[in-house]
Amino acid sequence: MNHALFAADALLPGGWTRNVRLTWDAAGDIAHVEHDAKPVAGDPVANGPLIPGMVNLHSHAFQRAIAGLTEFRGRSVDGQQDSFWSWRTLMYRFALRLDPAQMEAIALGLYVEMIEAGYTSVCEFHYVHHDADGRPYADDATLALALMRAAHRAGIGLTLLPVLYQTSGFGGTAPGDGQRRFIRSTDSMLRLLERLKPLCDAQGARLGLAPHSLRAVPPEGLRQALAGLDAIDATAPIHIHIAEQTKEVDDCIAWSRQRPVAWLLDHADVNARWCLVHATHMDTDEYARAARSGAVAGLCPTTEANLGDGIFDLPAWRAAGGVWGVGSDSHICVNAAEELLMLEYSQRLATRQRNVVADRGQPHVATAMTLAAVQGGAQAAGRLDPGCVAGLAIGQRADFVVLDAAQPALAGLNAEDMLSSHVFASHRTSAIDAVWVRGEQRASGGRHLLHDSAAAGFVAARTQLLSTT
Ligand code: NGQ
Ligand code: ZN
Repeated sequence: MNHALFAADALLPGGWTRNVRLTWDAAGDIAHVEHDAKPVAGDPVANGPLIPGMVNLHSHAFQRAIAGLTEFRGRSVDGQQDSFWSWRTLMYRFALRLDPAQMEAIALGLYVEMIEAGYTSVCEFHYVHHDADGRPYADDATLALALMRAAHRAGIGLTLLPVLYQTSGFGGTAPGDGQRRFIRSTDSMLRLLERLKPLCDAQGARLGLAPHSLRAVPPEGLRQALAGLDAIDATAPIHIHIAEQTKEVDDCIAWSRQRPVAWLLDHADVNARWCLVHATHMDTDEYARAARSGAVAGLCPTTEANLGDGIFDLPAWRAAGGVWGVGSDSHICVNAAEELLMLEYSQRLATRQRNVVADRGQPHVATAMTLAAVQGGAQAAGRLDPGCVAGLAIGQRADFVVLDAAQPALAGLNAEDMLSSHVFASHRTSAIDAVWVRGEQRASGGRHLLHDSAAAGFVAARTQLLSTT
């Protein structure tokens, strides 16, 4: 196997660089990044600009199978207008029917789509643990293993985040019947993590923990779970949904007299291991404090738009030095470039300005956003050290995407305008030519090697699920 690639233009952590020759070792880690190089005989030559692979920092894989199936006005599931909460009722019904084979087929189809759409790693926020009756499977890790197999088969980098889910609301409200597949004691979660740790290590995956939300994990469960996690791996990533909906903020204030992000900052040692997923509704003080904690803001722009969450104040976050990345969450859209597009557009609509997420050092907004989201995504994935996924540099994984310089939206432009056109002016997936993960080429001509079989398996699983209502 040839462990090299030559690109006339590559987006390195410091910016666009001409005539780059990348080489990587047998483990898939970048060994050299030569600038002003020439291709060596036999080197593959990229068909367009080379950009780092994106980390998808928030995924509930099974939800891909209901994407598009909740886009109609329901008969007031929650007695009011359609909302996040009425969507959740529909989503739960679907989650209750899923079996392990379907979970694996849906996740494989999804992870193949992700690679074709520019993601080379995913953080899987995994909360459907038990069988349809809410009983643990004979092997308690059954559904986690299904997700790990899907990631392995697709060849996507994985951070597995088993989810702790214990209550249905603040103040210890008992879980609802629709949540029976998610519920675990803190002890059983720690046993699951202990079982999964060596398996993740063997697969090159990272294991972390996700307290689902402050609604779903009472203070004592949170404290014990975090202490138990530290005993297993004191550097493991920690993700939590927080302040996504104004109802959650109101309920948290009613319970504790504090807003959720303020409560969390006061009651947990929030630091750079943390990813605050959504964090949509913060006050000025919370923006500043949460940014200073070093936690990543896990933004999921297309899902947040789809669910009517609200708009994150990215200028406030960046002004406070906050780190951020993107995730596709409910998978209403599976496309790294499109998350960046939606994020920048939501900021333009809110601020009535243009090129909001650019900065002085990086005036091209698509370039600035790509570099920031790769860095923040790598941190959220718990994969910032050498051998990890923070961009095209020595010691990082050889995870990268080649854009198609012949695509009409890109053809004839310089590299940074090609990336801008990929994000803002193309059909986005169509401008991706090839994708490598860990030094292995997984997609060429825009297609993953498993494209057809993974799509067929996904459709079959969804059809089966929809017929078992
Ligand atoms: C989830 N999704 O865990 O899938 C949630 C819905 C909840 C988003 N927050 C469930 N977007 O929040 O209780
Ligand atoms: Zn989520």
